[in-house]
Amino acid sequence: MPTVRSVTARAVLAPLDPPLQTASGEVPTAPLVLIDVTTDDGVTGHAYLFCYTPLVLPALASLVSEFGAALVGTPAAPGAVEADLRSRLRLLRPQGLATMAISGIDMACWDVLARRSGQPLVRLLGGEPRPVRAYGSLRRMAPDEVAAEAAQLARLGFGAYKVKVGAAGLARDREVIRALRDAVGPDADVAVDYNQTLPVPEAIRRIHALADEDLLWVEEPTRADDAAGHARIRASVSTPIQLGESWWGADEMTASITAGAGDHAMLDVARIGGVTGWLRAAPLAHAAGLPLSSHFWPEISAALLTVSPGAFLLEYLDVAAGVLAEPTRIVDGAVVLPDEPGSGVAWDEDAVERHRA
Ligand code: SMN
Ligand code: MG
Repeated sequence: MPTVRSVTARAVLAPLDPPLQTASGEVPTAPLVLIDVTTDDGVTGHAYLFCYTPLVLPALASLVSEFGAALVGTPAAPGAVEADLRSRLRLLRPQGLATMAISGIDMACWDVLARRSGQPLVRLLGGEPRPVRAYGSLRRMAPDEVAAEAAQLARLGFGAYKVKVGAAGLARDREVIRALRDAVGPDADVAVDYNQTLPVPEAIRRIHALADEDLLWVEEPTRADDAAGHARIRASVSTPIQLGESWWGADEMTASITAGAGDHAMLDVARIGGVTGWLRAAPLAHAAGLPLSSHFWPEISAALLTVSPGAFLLEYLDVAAGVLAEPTRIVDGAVVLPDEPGSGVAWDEDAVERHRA
């Protein structure tokens, strides 16, 4: 097994066209940490982390650099790397940016393994490359902008879409849903995402009122850390509840499943613990009968959903496209991964330099 020669972290503010909006706030550019892990035999693996706000971008880049320095000379084996870093952080309990940093280094180490083996990540994981069904995840929230963005996404052939709601009252939620449906047609599935903004009684009221919209799911209606609250909502409404992008690892996922908080599960590869963390978490969703979807990271999520039992839908929202050499390719509403060595992550170095934070 090769050893880690270096780990570098570069902070960038990648362009988002259009910028992201959520009921919890606007994201005008994508604050990313670009990670490169190079081994003593000269192979470099790449990964990126999205950290939601530039406020924590320097801190996350610094964490990746510090953790990377601690790994120099040790085996570049993802399992060994994760065990090493988690043991060093045990007293801190690594939820938050520390888990993101571990996840990012893990993703880059899996990219190293795939590149060294001369195969795409999906084959290294034992899968056979196939198109992975995705949904178009809208970035904008105002009805007129939703209509325009959905019309663009509809050209990629998605059978499902998600729009963020909760910016105003129930009437606006319904107006946004109708604008999306008018743009994508009656046959497409539509999901909504409240991004944790509703108190439990208001979530029950709104989701009950929207029952006639036949939504695919309602995502994170209340605070992500309120599993009991989500269970109360779920017990009170007929629309499926989607959770998981906010789980900091399999233990939080298990607590949510045990509480009966959701009908679906979605994993964020940077929060769940990287490729290694996803491989441990995905079977938990399947065992609980929860269809499994992904959050962000379309290239790595496509490989992981291919080898995950109960895989349902990949979220197509490519926040890093502005600095990637090959942004994710969508054909007929599905992600088609390049049959080339690695995870599919590589930089457009000119763009990276233009967008250094
Ligand atoms: C989301 C979260 C953060 C930024 C944009 C969108 C949303 C999703 O929760 O599910 O994509
Ligand atoms: Mg969400």
